[in-house]
Amino acid sequence: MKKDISIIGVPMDLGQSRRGVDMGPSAMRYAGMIERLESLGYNIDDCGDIEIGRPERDHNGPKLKNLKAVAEANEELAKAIDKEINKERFPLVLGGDHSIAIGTLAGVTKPYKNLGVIWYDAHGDLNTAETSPSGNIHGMPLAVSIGIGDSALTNIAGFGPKVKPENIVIIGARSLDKGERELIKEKGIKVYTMHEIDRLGMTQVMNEAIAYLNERTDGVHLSLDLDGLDPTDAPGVGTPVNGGISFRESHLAMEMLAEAGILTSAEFVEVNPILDDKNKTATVAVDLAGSLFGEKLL
Ligand code: NNH
Ligand code: MN
Ligand code: MN
Ligand code: MN
Repeated sequence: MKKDISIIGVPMDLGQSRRGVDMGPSAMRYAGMIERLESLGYNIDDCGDIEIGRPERDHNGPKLKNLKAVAEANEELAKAIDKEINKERFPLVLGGDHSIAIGTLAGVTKPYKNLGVIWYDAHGDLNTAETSPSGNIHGMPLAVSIGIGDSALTNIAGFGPKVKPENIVIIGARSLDKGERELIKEKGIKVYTMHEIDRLGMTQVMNEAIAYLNERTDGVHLSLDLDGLDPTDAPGVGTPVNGGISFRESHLAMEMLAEAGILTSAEFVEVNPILDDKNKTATVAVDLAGSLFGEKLL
């Protein structure tokens, strides 16, 4: 993995309906993200936060809430990522709700034309305005990235689709909407639900996922939604779902990714300090980042 990391905060909460997730970047910085990665020998450049416009009024109705402000922030994020990649630095994005993955992937796929994506999440994030139960854009970024959705989102950075469906691996799914299930089948997206994690164990899941992405992609992005973890380990999220991945399993998954050395970018999203228990979830994110960047006991 590259020795230079650029941290980009995205204090976005407009992609969903529970305020507070905009404080996620501060919470992860406060929990020691930068110091932790520096202690592992990385050169860290904290680029600060992307500016998020407040929606004057949401004219888009209930189907794609705050579309304009979400699209604008993601255009900015894509540019910021592009800039850091051109400096040969590893982009580490701190969210913010998961709608920011739209901008991250737009930035990352400029150089990586065959990018692989690990989507670590309780949810599929494969909704469209038509299939979404909520109208929240944070439930749509993966669909957008394979080119399905409003063109203000699918065409961010001026091109699309960003990612091939067969280059995606979803890990930890346990809450999929009907339209998402249909899209997964139609597009042949690889999914390890909690059932497979229980059955196979995290070791086999990660070995398979890494081998699968290794043979078909030119880089891999980790999009880690903290709600992929069980709410007992990561309570500070807006849409918790019981029966999730444990902290230990997640720690192992990150270590296996570090060993494989396949990652070219990463993001930690959906940390909501207002719903958290003494910054526990942000601290978990920092611990997982430590493992992801190669921390070892001995
Ligand atoms: N699937 C639901 C929706 O689209 C919930 C999405 N919530 C998330 N996704 N946190 O990761 O509204
Ligand atoms: Mn998500
Ligand atoms: Mn989720
Ligand atoms: Mn360990």
